[in-house]
Amino acid sequence: MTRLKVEDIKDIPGQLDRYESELMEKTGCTLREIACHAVGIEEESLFSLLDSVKFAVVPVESGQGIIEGFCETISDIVWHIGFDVFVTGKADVAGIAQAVEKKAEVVMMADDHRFMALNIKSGHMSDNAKATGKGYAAGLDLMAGGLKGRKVFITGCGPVGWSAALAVLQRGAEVSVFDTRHGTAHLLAKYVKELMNRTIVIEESLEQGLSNHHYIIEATNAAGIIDENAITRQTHIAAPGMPLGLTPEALRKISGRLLHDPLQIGTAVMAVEAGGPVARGTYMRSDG
Ligand code: 2YH
Repeated sequence: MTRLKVEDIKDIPGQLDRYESELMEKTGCTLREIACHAVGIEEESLFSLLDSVKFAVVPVESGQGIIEGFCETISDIVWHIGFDVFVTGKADVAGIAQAVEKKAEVVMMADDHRFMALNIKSGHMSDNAKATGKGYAAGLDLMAGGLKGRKVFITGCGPVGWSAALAVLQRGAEVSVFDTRHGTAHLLAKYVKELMNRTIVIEESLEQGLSNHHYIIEATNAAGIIDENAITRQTHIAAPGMPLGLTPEALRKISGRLLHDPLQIGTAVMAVEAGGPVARGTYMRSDG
């Protein structure tokens, strides 16, 4: 798993509005709408909660320690979604205590391996890897005008790719995967067969998968594995992987048909999952 670096995130807070405009051009939706689409709720069901659910972001010193600006960036994204949020002055256990004392309902924190949003009233936990997979599947669905019946290729069957695979299957897509760790791809295929009675194709190579698909979710942590030869006018890529898996030439060629960010979509989905009506057990579909 890639540990984020200061350079990865330092520009996010100042550029959230610009990022959102780009998202709207690519998907027709705001960051919050994409997150709601990922979670499967109507945006309206969130409105009454935005004023009442408070989030705390707690710095965590364990492992390689605090990443300068990480908690503040998370806080800015949660604020952008519309929730009340603060970063605790203290780290670790003292920070969690502060979050509780200040009546936060959702506590967000990350170490080197996990990043979670925990609703401490309901016990609902949103995991960043799962949320990111769902978020990018939702983003690709919007870019594609619906994934139902479409063929989607997923590179990387780690926690993000795994979650993305389940999410696109639920959206009615046909899924193919590739992972250099063949065993992981087979485990995912077995899980999907047992859980959903669906079959996913395991591609023999990255190149083969890329050449057979227009819709791709790039969920590895390898840089530059997709070059310009894989990009056609129909290629759409949702790329949660860090660093970006496209070469600079591929990036130029794909132009606006790429979704990629270090934190925004995953964090937005976490906020909507942990602070929204599903975590609170109050979600009612507007269509009855
Ligand atoms: O960057 C990370 C890990 N790769 C987990 C992300 C899950 N996709 N963690 C951030 C560590 C933050 C640090 N402990 C802090 O500043 O609190």
